[in-house]
Amino acid sequence: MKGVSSILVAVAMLAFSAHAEPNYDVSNSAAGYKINGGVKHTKTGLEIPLAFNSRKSSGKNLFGNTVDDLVVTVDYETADRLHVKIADKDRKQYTVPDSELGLVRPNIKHAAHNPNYEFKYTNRPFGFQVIRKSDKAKLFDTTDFPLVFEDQYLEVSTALPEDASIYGLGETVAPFLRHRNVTTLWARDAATPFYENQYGSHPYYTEIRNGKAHGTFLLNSHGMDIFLTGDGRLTYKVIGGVLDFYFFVPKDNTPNGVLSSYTDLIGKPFMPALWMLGWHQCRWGYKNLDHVQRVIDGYKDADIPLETVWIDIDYMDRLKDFTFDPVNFPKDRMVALGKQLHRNKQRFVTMVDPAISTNTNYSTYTRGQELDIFLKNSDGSEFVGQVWPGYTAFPDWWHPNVTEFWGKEMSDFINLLDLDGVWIDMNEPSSFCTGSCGDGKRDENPAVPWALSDEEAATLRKGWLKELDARGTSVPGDKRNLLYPKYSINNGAGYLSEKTAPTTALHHGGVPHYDIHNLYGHAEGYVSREVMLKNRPDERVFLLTRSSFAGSGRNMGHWTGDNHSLWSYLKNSITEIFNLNMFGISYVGADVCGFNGNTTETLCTRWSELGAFYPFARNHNAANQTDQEPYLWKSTTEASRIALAIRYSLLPYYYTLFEESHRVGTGVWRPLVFEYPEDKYLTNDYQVLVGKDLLISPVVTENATKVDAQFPKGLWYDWYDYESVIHGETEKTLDAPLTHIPLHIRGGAILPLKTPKYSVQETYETPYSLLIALDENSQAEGRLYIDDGHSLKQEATSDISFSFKDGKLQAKGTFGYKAAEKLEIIKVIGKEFSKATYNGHKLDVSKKDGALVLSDVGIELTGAFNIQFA
Ligand code: MIG
Repeated sequence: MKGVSSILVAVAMLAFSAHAEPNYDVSNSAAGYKINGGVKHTKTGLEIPLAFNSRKSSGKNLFGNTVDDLVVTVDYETADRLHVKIADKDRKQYTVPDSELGLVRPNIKHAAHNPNYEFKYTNRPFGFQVIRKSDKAKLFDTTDFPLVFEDQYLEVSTALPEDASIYGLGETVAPFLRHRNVTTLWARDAATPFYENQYGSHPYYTEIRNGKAHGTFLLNSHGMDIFLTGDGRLTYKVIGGVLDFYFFVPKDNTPNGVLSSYTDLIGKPFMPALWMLGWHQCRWGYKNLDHVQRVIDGYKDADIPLETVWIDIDYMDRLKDFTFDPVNFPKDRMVALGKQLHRNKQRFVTMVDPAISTNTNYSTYTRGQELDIFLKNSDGSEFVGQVWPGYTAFPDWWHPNVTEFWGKEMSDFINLLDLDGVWIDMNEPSSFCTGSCGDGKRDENPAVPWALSDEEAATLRKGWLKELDARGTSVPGDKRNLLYPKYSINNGAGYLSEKTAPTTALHHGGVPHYDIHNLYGHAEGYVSREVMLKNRPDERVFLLTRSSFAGSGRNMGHWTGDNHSLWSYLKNSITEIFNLNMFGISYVGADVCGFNGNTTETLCTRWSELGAFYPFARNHNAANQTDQEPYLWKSTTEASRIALAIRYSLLPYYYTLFEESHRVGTGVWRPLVFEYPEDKYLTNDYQVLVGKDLLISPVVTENATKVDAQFPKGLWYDWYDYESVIHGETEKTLDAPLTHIPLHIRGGAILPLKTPKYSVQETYETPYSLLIALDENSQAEGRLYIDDGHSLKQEATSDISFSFKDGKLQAKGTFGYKAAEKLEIIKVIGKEFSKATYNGHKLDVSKKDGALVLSDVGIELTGAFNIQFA
């Protein structure tokens, strides 16, 4: 078993050097499994009984107890989705709940007819292959790597082409193309160190091979390492549960097709309300409500649009949820602020943390105790951790009373302030001790560990570890070593219980935190959304979460957490947004201008002009960092005004894209390679396609005023100056002075636009315009989706498709949305025309800034129409 010790060594080394080249071996010494009895054909596929291959000691009990009998269930679920589940015959291993607190699995009755894939298997040892029918590519192939299935260690590898192009596997900060590193999934509050595990867990990847894409998802909530060795394989090492794989093989082989298929399973991203697409301002460390008011005024005076004002934990009384600091953020003034914002067509969001202060005079806590909804230690006592309000208890989102508890606390609060959204943070869950801070602790002002001297901190930690050990490594009725499983994943924090709840803490039904840790924030989000919907049954409610799991995007948006005011984080925000879009969370953004550290004028300017195009666009800053509102610097003010005017004019385009994302699952931000899956775009992780029609080429390095950009086939028109046209299949160096972000429109696109105003509502009150950018054949297409912008269920919507061909603009589709929506301006770029007729009438045609302009068309968008150009 030479493999084993070298793995341990490599893992230990990696924990301390994130950039180290992995130097590890996969345990090929495992004996694997053999087929044990008859393979059964079922209505949906196959059932294959397996037994451990060898009764000898070799390969047995590598890092846990070998499970001798397994069942492989193969379901040909749909033509593009294959389900392969390898589970213990006795069903003792924990599985992700088949509910909204985990993942609701589809109910499949019959095997798909003529699927795009084949499933093959081998015996002695058992292995399987997923083969794409169209080109016989082996997309997943375990046959060279014996399976390991133990209670606390599951290992499976697939052969891959050398240096395969893999995207996804997160949440982690890394280059977009994943290459030679280890991804660890274990939800963790960490300020975004490169290559380490952090807030969310998404065991999903898309691979692009020879221009064709497919996807692989391992539905498992346990801690795991995913090794991408660059030597022709990918290996999962998982510390519990079962191997529940889904493979996505769409007929069209496109990355977008894969995403659509993946989100068919995990759920489509939620549909945001229009206002959510406006610009948001936040910071941790606003001193009081006067400070907040100065910021609101600062925006107004600088004429930079501000849609939503966010208040962080600062508003709370000693940082306790649902309370108000009586001096700096008094309740009546908070209520008044909400009213003021709404009067001014602005919005209001505050933070709520999961951890509840254990102060017995705090009614939220005592009510939680009465309903018995807090997470328990293994002996049944209340688990006490430490977060901002001092010592805290943690709601157990799986407890049947939790909706009653959270429902009351949260409903009272959102209704009091008339909040437009709630921001849920610290839900990995984050706690400052290693496991329990000690039974029954109630202090609201204990020292925070990082404020102590090294020596004091070490003493404190020793105490926690001692307490952790004293409670035992396992829980009643479960022999597993939950504190220190033998296979130690590469958790950047160290032990599994570091800075979070102990893995021996118990959830409802005696489920140890060990099994469910990665689902905590995901579950909080579901419960919170239910509460909000109960209060606003007709509205698209808004939640922003830090921790997430596969499927969280159905209920929530996400920000990428505590980044840094550094150029490398500006650049990497792009990769992260690509990743999260791939994970089914299309409403996502990074803290604009950077969270930790002091920003600079140029960084904040570059960040604001890119951030203006984030799907979720918010400036956010940490406490004790210099102010970074955009109006504080001249260049940032100018860049923000320009970029936000563009974003607001593009709102109909963004909104239509979000609707597509919600219905189909495709991303709002896309890497070039997802639209053009060709080798030359595989590594481009800084140019951004918004949908497929708008290409952003941002400057992400200091002092640069030029940017090298790739342009795929076709024509690309400069957004600012329609006359500069780039003929694609080329690379260009673009000018990008400080307040300018290069932006190109794809020839062949028709973009629906509005006239930008201060708020989203005012912008939407202006008539529509169309920007028609013709391709080489003088053709173009586009789409516009219209509804009331905020209701969960829409009575009548409009879904209009535009096409331009042979000089004729045609609009058709459904025109259900009743309110008057006018199309006033049409611009055509790419070809000269001198006349336009609509309904037999001539329309006024003029030429302006390189475009042909119809400025007064006055068409009500209530039915199909044509305009003929000549
Ligand atoms: O440990 O609420 O990621 O956005 O400003 C810090 C204060 C707690 C972490 C969040 C950040 C937020 C901060 N929170």
